[in-house]
Amino acid sequence: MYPLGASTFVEGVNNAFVFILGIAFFFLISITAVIIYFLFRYNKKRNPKPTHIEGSNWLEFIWTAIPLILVLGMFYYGYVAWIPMKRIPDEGFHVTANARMWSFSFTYDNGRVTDKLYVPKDTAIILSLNARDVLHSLYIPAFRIKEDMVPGLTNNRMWFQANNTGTFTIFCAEYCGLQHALMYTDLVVMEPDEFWEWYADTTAVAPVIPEDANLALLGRQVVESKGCIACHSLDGTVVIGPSFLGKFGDPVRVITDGVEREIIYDEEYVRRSIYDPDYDITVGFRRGQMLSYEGEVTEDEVMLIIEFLRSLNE
Ligand code: HEC
Ligand SMILES: [Cu+2]
Repeated sequence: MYPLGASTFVEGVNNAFVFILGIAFFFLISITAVIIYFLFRYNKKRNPKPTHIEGSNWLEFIWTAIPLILVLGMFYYGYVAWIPMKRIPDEGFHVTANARMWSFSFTYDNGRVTDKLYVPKDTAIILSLNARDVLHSLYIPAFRIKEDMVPGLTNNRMWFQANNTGTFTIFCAEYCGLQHALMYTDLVVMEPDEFWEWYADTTAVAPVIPEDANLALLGRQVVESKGCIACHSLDGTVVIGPSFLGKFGDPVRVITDGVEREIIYDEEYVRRSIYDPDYDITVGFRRGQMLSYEGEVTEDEVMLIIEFLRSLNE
């Protein structure tokens, strides 16, 4: 599909892969052939008295030297493909990639935050990797790159350059708990002009909500894009946290400061649950599973989420 590969790293990794695969196939086929030949040549009928074979220094030398050369070849192809990944250029377009259980988000230097990674083509993209809770790993198979995201590790970076526009999948490649399999998103590579236009669109940083907008629908999009539904179902089933279905406006039993009490599942409760989830712990659930969304979910978005939760009751 892409003659050059989706990123500048593809060629090097493919070369190493094809080289190793070629050697593996060569030996698979030739060893199998020799086994079959020996089976006939040295069977009991043709060779009634077992042949005694003495050692040979010459052969010993050959089967040490050839594998050594092959292994050094594998090292060479692997090394030349790996070095450019580790040489992060001084200049490039910078984005911070954030991972939490179980979603990615991307923060741009102009303040924009997205759930998909948008980048321009033919530009060095430098990602700072930041994990909120546990080990994650950012993996873009089409680009042949993967880097662990380690909580507390500062200045953990990776880079790439896209050769083509298109949409590619980003996976979390480090098992990070129950809903790990749902932790994936898209990488969208755009033409530079198109990208810079998108980037400069500051209305997207603080979206203006039109008066006739369907607030509940917008709220649903927030809940989906922020990854809340990895833990909160919309159909009543309990995943990691309580379901969102049919709760709004009803009483809910929570533990606050170790004391169980009953409060109303209202706007204030939802807002506090998002910004300070450990303040009230819903009875039957564990504390510390949900991390605060302070700085990640705006007040406007909280308002939309509330409208969405309210609409689930109708
Ligand atoms: C990693 C899993 C996880 C994610 C992601 C998550 N939550 Fe939670 N949430 C929980 C758990 C567990 C509880 C119950 C324990 C507690 O109250 O902290 C909870 C409690 C809540 C409650 C109180 C619900 C009730 O029935 O009492 C609300 C409201 C809530 N979360 C909203 C959200 C929103 C909105 C998001 C996304 C912005 C979100 N959560 C993301 C795990 C998660
Ligand atoms: Cu993960």
